[in-house]
Amino acid sequence: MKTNNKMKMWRRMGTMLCFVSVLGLSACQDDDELDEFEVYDQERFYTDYSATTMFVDSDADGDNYYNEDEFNQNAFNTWDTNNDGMIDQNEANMAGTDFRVNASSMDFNTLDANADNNLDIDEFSTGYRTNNFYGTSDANADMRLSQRELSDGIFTQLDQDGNGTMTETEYNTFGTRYFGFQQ
Ligand SMILES: [Ca+2]
Ligand SMILES: [Ca+2]
Ligand SMILES: [Ca+2]
Ligand SMILES: [Ca+2]
Repeated sequence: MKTNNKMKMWRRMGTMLCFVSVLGLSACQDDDELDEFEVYDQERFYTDYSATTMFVDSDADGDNYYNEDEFNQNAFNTWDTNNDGMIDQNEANMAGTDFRVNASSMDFNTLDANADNNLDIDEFSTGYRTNNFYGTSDANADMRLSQRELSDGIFTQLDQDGNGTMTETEYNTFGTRYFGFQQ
């Protein structure tokens, strides 16, 4: 009788432990999935970036790759955060810092050839191309950029400390400011 009760008790405890561990396990799995998704790395950036139309928008010849002119147009559109078709000094200062552009290459007054206090695509490209982001983004060196190469290149520019990830704050700030990512 006593033994029987003990066995029942142990069995019940075993069931409880199992239940707890199942809960614990499922909670752990959820956490893992959550953590994985909340790593703000270039994989995540590519997922979010390729969900926008930004690549297609500047692919003027529709061949699914960027030549350097299309690349510069894409950067221009990205920097033009108020979408008025020009880059003003505030936009240039902010994006120049965020995208870690060589400051001397983007000296606003030097680039603003017609002195209208805005950079058009030609004025912008003159400075921007000297940073050779096009060349450094072309990972397979075939002289054209796929959307993946572009996305990885942009991420590398924005990754301020170069450790391969952004903080959540950085990611959300840049995502909202330049790419219209939904939070
Ligand atoms: Ca193209
Ligand atoms: Ca603008
Ligand atoms: Ca100008
Ligand atoms: Ca390439």
